[in-house]
Amino acid sequence: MKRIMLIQPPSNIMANRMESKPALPPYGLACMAGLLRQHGHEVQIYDMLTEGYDKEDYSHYYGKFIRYGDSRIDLVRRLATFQPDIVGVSCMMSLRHFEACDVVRWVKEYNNKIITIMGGNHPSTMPTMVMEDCDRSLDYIVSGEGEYPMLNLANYNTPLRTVRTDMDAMPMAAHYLLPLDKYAEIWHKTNYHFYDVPGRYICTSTSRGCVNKCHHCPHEAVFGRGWRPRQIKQIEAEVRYAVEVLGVKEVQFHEYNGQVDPKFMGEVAAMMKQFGIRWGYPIGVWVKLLNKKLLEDMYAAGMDYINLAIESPAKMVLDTMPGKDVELPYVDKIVKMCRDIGYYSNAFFMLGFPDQTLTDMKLTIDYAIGCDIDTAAFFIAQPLPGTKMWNTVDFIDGFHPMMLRYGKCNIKSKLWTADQVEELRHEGRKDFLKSRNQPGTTLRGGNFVQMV
Ligand code: B12
Ligand code: SF4
Repeated sequence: MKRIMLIQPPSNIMANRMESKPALPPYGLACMAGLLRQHGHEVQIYDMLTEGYDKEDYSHYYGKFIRYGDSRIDLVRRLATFQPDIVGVSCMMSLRHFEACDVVRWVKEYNNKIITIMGGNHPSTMPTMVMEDCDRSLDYIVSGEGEYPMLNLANYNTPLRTVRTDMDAMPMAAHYLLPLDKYAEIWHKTNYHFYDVPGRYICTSTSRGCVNKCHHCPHEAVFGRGWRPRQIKQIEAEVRYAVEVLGVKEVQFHEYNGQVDPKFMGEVAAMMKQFGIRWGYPIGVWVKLLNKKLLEDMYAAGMDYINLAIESPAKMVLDTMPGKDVELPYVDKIVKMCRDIGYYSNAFFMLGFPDQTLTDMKLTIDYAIGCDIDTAAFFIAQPLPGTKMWNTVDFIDGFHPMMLRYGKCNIKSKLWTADQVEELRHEGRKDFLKSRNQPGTTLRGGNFVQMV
């Protein structure tokens, strides 16, 4: 039996606070914890980001970011109490690069006998940079899904990658190891998305992977090729436990695409209905898979908000997302259906592709304003490691992967400067809000355009 501490490191936001400051449950760590505990290991999840949410200091990297989360002293206290044999650090996003590397170094400085291992989207796509910045404190990087490598490390002292995670064989994610009240409290305090949560919530997924190959998306680096749905009865058991034992009032399915198959989405809705709680897909659904019956069924089952991945009215942008097949006349129909059924509707749009003109980006904002949606989120396209985009763009001077966030432009173009794109997005968000905040109108979700 090994003692294993799994850590979500602190995070950071832009010092101008032009992005949200999220603290969400680290679902990937809960999945690994579930399997490790099933095999008899003692596991603790330490969410440094959430537990130290109110502790802020200026990140010394580039002087433009604020770090938030527990400190080195807090970590050392935890290590001293738990005395782990293995510490696994998650780095889901490149923006947490320095925080994740710091944690690894702090662990080894505390006790160099502790085995350190890191996984997540960022180390999966930038292993060399991560290894270098951990300064010999990191023993292993896992590129891809972490369940079996972690289990192998715990059982056989080697994380040798075996197979992709067998979704059918996976035990329930260990949500019970997470500070669930704290996530709900922070969400409530920050109005993180465009609605409040009704109480404790969990993040889970109905599937892994995706069948598309959007030029900006790194999903294959972690989940490999193809889409793997879970069995409905397993999702049901997990939700039942969450509702009946943990007192959860909302379930969020945080996958790339639970909606690769509308039939499967319908089955999820039918299963969720029995619980009488709110649930949904905060990450966005493909419009082309929606239809009236599915929308009605999901709504009747407790999904009262929808995030539509409309992305852009511009063909040159949509051409970089083969398979999503966004067609504007169909978007209009779906938007109207959502309105008629009663959904709170939010839509995602992307701006700032290197060959896109500023006029074209402005048209995207105008399109969003003209759409009958409640809120909109405008993302600046990011060249994420492990994507086609990463390999083809020119980066701004002084670029570092920790700058990868949707409020920042990190690309050079002959058509505009990064500042112009950021300004256009900023003004676009204000214009969108103004368009919704007319005299006599009560904004659903409050006076708030979703911050991302
Ligand atoms: C939920 C989510 C969020 C949540 C936060 C979740 C959290 N706990 O903090 C929210 C909505 C707040 C969010 C925000 C952002 N996100 Co996000 N998010 C996701 C999403 C959709 C799901 C994560 C998840 O639960 N996955 C399912 C679990 C099972 O997978 P996993 O976490 O990757 O874990 C597995 C493996 O990676 C590995 N693993 C993970 N950790 C470890 C640790 C060890 C030790 C080992 C061995 C293995 C291991 O094993 C796990 C199990 O198999 C992913 C996409 C995705 N599907 O993964 C994007 C994703 C991680 N996000 C991304 C981005 C860019 C962002 C933002 C920067 C966007 C923005 N708004 O600017 C912000 C950052 C905000 C901030 N300041 O922190 C990118 C990251 C790419 C990159 N290189 O940076 C992703 C990959 C999406 C994408 N296609 O681009 N996000
Ligand atoms: S559809 Fe979504 S998950 Fe699939 S490749 Fe495109 S962005 Fe990634």
